[in-house]
Amino acid sequence: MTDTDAVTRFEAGLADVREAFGSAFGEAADEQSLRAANAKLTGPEGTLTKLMKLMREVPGDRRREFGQAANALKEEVAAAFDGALVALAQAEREAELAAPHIDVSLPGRRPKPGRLHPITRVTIELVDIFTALGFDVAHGPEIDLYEYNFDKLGFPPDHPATDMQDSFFVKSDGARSMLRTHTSTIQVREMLKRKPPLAIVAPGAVYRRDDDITHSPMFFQIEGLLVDEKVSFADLKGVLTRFAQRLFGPDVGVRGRPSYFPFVEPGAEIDISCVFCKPWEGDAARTAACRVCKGTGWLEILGCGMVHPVVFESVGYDPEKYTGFAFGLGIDRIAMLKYGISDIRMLYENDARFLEQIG
Ligand code: FA5
Repeated sequence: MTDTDAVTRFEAGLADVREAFGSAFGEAADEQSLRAANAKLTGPEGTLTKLMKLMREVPGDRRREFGQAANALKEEVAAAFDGALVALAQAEREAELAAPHIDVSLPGRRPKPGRLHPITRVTIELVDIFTALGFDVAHGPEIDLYEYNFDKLGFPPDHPATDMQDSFFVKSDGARSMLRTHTSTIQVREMLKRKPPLAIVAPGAVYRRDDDITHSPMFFQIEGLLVDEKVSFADLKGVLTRFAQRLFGPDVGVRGRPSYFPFVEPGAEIDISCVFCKPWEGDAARTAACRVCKGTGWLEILGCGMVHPVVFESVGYDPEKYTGFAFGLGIDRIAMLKYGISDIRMLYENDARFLEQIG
């Protein structure tokens, strides 16, 4: 091959590339074909690469001129390729934005069926047990009078006993109002409304200035009240034993310990046998190691007692004629025992991962 041939071929080659690259890049419909078009020019077997190799055959005095022309064209091609890449990406994004906003290739999201919160479920179960025993269901307001929360239940005015239930007060013009600290307000309201005999259970939210792993500032209680002639402590124990065994099973034992609440006399706290280490199965070592009952075999679940004559007087019942019992238990605590929950706050965090694990 002569030097003149090389010059002619070089010039023709440059002209071809110069003419072709713009439309080759412009016609590429996607990144893959754009890269293929670029490879035809600048790849190891590309036209431009071959031209560079041809440089060796170009006469010495023309090499510099041709070299500069070829390099300039190479830069032009590279810039055009980068520009085409950007334009393609932009067009793709614009098409995406203009397209309907549904990607049928994504896996579907199954709607999760809702279910009742553990506290609601336990409340329903408790109410069912007591209504089966003949109790009516009563409700009362969560903001109530100080008088119903404390005075009418025999708490002396501003007596230190009210400290047992550290309270939230509500600004009001006349009578002192507060967020009820227990459901015992509902006993007062029902007795003011109705004459004996009566048997009610009253579930609902209550509020105290408490906050730790077993105490929440808002929690749930269920109150029980039965008033008639000749009601005795034995009736109270009978009802609570039946209740505990329906809730936790027939083997569960019940015991009372003397305790003080201003509105009952005598008053007691009721314990049930620990439903975690099950002492009735006779494994003393398991009970000794039980962290829930701390080795005692018993769990405290509620406060109760015989209604104090002072309470009957405050609602206009004749304490000579009527006797009655009352009890109040924490629904959250029952839910924690039933489902093995160690931190009460988990009940209020609305974390679906936790709630899904229950039942
Ligand atoms: C009372 O509230 C009495 N009204 C119960 C009562 C009714 C006694 C009728 C006698 C006759 P006490 O303050 O102990 O009692 O609360 C009752 C239950 O509520 C406790 O056993 C506990 O289970 C639950 N409880 C109390 N404070 C909290 C709290 N901050 N968070 C969750 N549960 C609580």
